[in-house]
Amino acid sequence: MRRRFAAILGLGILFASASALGSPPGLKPFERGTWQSLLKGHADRPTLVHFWGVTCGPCKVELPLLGKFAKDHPDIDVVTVSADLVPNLPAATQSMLDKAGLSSTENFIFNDGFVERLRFEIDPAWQGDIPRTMLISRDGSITTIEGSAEMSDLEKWSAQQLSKHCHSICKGNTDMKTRLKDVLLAAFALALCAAPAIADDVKAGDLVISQAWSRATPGGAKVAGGYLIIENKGTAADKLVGVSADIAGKAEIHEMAMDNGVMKMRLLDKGLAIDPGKTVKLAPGGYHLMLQELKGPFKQGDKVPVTLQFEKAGKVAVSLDVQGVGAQAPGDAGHSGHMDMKKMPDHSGMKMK
Ligand SMILES: [Cu+2]
Repeated sequence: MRRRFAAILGLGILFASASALGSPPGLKPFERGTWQSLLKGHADRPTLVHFWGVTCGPCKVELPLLGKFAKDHPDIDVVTVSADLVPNLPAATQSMLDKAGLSSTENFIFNDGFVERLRFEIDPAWQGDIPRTMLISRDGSITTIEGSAEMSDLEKWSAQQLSKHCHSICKGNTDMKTRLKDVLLAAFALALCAAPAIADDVKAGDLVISQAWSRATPGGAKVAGGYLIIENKGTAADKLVGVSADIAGKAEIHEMAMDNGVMKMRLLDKGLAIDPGKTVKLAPGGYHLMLQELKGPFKQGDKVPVTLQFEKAGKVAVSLDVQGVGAQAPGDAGHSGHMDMKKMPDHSGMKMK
């Protein structure tokens, strides 16, 4: 607590002296908790957060364009985060920011021995690819752009932010605005608190499959994870060897695991063993079904039929109960944090490396 206070005080002094001297605030360390304070610090302001790194080729091209965008759009808060996975290089980072005309924006650099932790705080589905741009609207909704952003898309988004702002502010009807916000929040909370459906157990031979679920796919995402629990009540081993779904052009069994200090996703091409007497859980951050080339969006409350293929138990039909975008578990409607749920990033970044 004292450390945080000192940090805030330090930042305050830094800002005060920076604005007094007209010099850039410099690179700030992006640490555990920074993401939440960043969201709070920019609440009610349209904010563009750009993740990049000095070792990333496309970033070199994009950074100066972003510098121009920041200059042209004083109404948008532009924040950069140097997010290289290898040890970050402050001097090189600052020099590139300066050259790109981004000296005076709010600039961070990853500062944690375990950068995955930082990534996970920002978006559990982010594999660490840069560049990555997150557009945060006034209402806290986030649009994620994987890879280099098209400047025309940024312009479009920024124009939307302005017109929305004008719609509620220019009429001078702030009461109405507040009331509407309350109504929307209440509706949102209600939607979250509605008892979420949990899939019935499915029995196939010695296997019991339960709690099959997925997440709503935001913003035209073409991939979704599938999660479930498989219990082997028998005395012989079985193996999950395949998965298919009408809604997905392609479906695979994946594993997320640490590899040399980096969280990676890999295809389990030999299948996933379900040993006798054991329970295997497919859950975010570990084993999962990967549904790709989706033909339509997953909406909260949907039931998505998928077919599991086991070596011994054969084909087993289950349906994934679609939870909210930010759910971490089936029935996890985010009761602990309605506001946070709104700010959960989308998962369009879920893709195979
Ligand atoms: Cu995957």
